[in-house]
Amino acid sequence: MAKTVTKSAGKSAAQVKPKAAAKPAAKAAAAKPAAKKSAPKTAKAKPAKKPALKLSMLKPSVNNLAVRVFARAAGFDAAETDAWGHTRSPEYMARNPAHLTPMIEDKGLPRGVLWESCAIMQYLANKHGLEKFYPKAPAKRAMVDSAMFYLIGTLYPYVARATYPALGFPHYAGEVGHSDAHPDKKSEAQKAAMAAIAEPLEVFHSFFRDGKPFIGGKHPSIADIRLAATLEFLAVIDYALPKWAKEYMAAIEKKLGKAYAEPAGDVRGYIAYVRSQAKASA
Ligand SMILES: N[C@@H](CCC(=O)N[C@@H](CS)C(=O)NCC(=O)O)C(=O)O
Repeated sequence: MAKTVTKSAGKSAAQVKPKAAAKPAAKAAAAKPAAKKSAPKTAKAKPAKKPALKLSMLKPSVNNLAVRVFARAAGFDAAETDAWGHTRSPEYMARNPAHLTPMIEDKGLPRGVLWESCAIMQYLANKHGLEKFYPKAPAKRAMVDSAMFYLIGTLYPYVARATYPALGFPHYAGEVGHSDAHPDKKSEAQKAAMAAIAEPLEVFHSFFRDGKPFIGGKHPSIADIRLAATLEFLAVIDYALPKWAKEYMAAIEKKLGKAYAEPAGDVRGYIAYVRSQAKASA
């Protein structure tokens, strides 16, 4: 798993010392080792340099969790900056007027930064040839893209409406939860969103997985990482996940190991915290 350093919120992402881009670990690992007889006995194999990544993130967020898991699983040398309380600062907004995390900084990008979790994973996989996570063949790639767009456009808004009130996250403007509507109306909207989750969730299972362990086949793709991360939030409302979904999440965690478990611990820790707070005030 890649080494990941998390910097405190005090230091802006712009201040993090950049590291030279290098061959991705995933690619390097796939490279054939030199033939035994041509290698001098004393020569030691040079460890493959991991590609550097500068990531601004928020620990309790599943949008961020997806990129944090991917960065670890794909072997990046990621420098994470905790952007808690900084996303609307003039410095952050000057680079990212959408004030969103996750955000990566990369000199190769026209504006130097990129946000949107799926776009970040697509870009990094493209740039470093990480086909294991994002297949190159157009038809296979289209399925991964379709699953991610479907998640962002359909499933995630329901998950957000259903869980954000319990997570204590601000609601998007225009949502009933953001308005001064009667609490009963807000609760109705939350319940309706919770009920709406089942249908798109089943689509991931029956259509996108289609009998395979993962949307990506035998190995989790970036769409699988995005989906498993999203489902983490449902624990805060005791959502009864179907059996397949529980097994699917466990399989992703098993396959990716610490790369998944370590950043997922931040989201799970936050959920445990808000739940203990809710219990204490009940
Ligand atoms: N669709 C986006 C959502 C990103 C998003 O909503 N980020 C939130 C955290 S979950 C954020 O950074 N909010 C900070 C702010 O708006 O100031 C993605 O997948 O990256």
